[in-house]
Parts: sequence; structure tokens; C-alpha cells
Amino acid sequence: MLTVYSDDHRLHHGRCELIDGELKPCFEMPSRADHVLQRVRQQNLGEVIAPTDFGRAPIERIHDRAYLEFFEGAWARWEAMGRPGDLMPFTWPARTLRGVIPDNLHGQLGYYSFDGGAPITAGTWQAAWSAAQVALSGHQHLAGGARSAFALCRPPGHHAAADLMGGYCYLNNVAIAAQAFLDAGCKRVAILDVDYHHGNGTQSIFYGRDDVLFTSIHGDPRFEFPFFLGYADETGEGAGEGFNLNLPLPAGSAWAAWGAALDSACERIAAYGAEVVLVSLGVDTFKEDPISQFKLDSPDYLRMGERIARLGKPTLFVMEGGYAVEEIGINAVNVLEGFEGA
Ligand code: OKP
Ligand code: ZN
Repeated sequence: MLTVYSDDHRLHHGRCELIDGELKPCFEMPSRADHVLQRVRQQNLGEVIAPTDFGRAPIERIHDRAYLEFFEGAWARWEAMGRPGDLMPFTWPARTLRGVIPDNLHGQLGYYSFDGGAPITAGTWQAAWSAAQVALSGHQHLAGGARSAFALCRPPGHHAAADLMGGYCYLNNVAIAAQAFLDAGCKRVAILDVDYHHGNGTQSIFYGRDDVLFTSIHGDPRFEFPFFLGYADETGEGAGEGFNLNLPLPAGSAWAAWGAALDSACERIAAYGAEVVLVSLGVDTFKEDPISQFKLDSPDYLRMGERIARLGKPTLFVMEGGYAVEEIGINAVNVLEGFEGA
């Protein structure tokens, strides 16, 4: 399987995040991608190539233009203010407040974010841009006839909505790639989000549409981030009614429950008649993940890949979360090897 990877991910290195009442080093760190790449090479998964740059147009198919302009220019504005730290939001237009776009940088950052978990650093825009190009290059490879590809994206993307960053995400890599498939002539695209966290951004982008089926297995939002989306009763709206499937699971879920949910998601994808499957591949379902509460073990990821392969569809894997840095490579590449071995 081909891997698409860009060193630009290193340009994004947030200093800290607020967790348990303390500022701690960001869990979403550059070494994550390094470990995955190292494992890809160690296992001889296949060729590793740099992305092609497809420019801004395919990103604008998903993201709001003003949001992109804000994100691209935010660091320069922050730097001009001479502040030492990363740019992080702290006020959001929650209930009782107005969804206006203020002039102030922090006001705008609050408008364009949903949490304080997506710091902007000097290289964040470039890193996020390149991650989107990595996903688009994965699409290009499948469009050329390949059965599968691995887009080793960092930063991740599935929490990012059309005009919102949050949850370590800025540009929705998997959504951008899904739209590229549609724009190239596909009629039915399925997204299978196996990250521990619900892909609220991806769901919101396609919620009113029937050309993308979104399916997700994740920690029940009643107890887990992102808390405010990802419930089982969210089934789509308008033309998209019936084209959104959330499978929330309780804390502590291991392969027995998780694998059964995967069967359900795969059955839905097969019934949909998807022409292509995009997997939002987070491996923060791992039992040792420092911020998650599922109990998958490394061999379970082989089974995950095998089950996905049994769909018999062209498949693009897009990297999302996974914070047990030492094992992230083994677990992510196990999915890919399970897929290839099936
Ligand atoms: C991203 B992905 C607040 C952070 C709250 C955010 C988790 C984001 C997970 N400092 N936690 O889905 O793996
Ligand atoms: Zn996650």
C-alpha cells in the first residue's frame, strides 16, 4: 500500500493544552507521525511519497472562504502583537451571546473555534495545508486505479467543520478527500470514522447530503469529547436523512463490542452501495491511550483492517488520532496490514 506523507507536519507543534486543570504538553505532537512513518518503513508496507499540491480550490469545496483567510492570517496578526505563546481561544459565542464576527483577533478566533484544544503556532497553517494535500494525493492515487492508499495526515481533521477548528483539528482532511472523489465523478462515498472521538466536523459537513454516508464508532458523547454531537439519534436531515450512522459505545468497550459495531457500520456501508470507503483512522481506541477509555489491543487492529477489506471497496485510510505514541505505529499499520492480508 502506498503511503503519502509530508514533513511539513513538523511545522505544527503546539506548546500546551489545558487538561485536568493544568497546562500540559500537547498530546497531539510531531513524534506521532514519526512513529507511524517509521513503522510503515519497518514493515515494508510500500512506497512512501510526498504529496502533490492541488492548491486551494479543493479545500474551499469544504471550508468557508472567510474561515480559511482568518486561519491563514491569524499567526501574523498574533506575532505583530508581540505575544510569546501560541494563539489560543478563550471566548466562544455560546447560548445568549451573538454569532457576530468581531474585529478583535481573539474574538474572531472564538467565532471560528469550538474549544481551546487547537492552538495556532507559526507553522500550523502550512502543516494543515500539507495534511489536506496529503489526503488529496491519496484520492489521486485511488483515482488512478489503486485499491488502497494511506494518507498519513497530521494534524488530524475530523473535528474541523466548514468554519470551525477544535479538538486538535483545523482542516477536515477526510472531508476534503471525500469531496474530491465526488468531484471526480463518484456518486456514493462512505466515510467510516474509527477514531475514539466522534468526528463532529465530518458529520456536520455532510449531514444534509446523501452523496456521503458518514458512519462513526466512538466514545458515547454523554461522557466523552466532543460531548455536543455524536448521539445515536443523529441520522441526517433533509436529503441527508438516513445517511448518518452514529454508534456510540460505553467507556471500557473492548473488541467484542467494538467489532460488533464495526460489523453494523460495514453492513450499512455495503447496503448504501458505496463506490469508495474513506477511513478516518484514529487508533486512540487503544487500551493504553492516555486520553481515551476503550480497550482495544494491538492484534485487534489487524481484525479491524480485515473487516474493512471484506467490504471489497477501494479504500483510502486517512490518519486521525492516537496518543499512545510508542504504539501508534504498530496499531495504525496493523490496520493497513490486516486490510492487505485479507
Ligand atoms: C482529537 B482526535 C482540551 C482537549 C480536549 C480533545 C480531544 C481531541 C481528540 N484541552 N480533548 O479525535 O483524536
Ligand atoms: Zn480521537
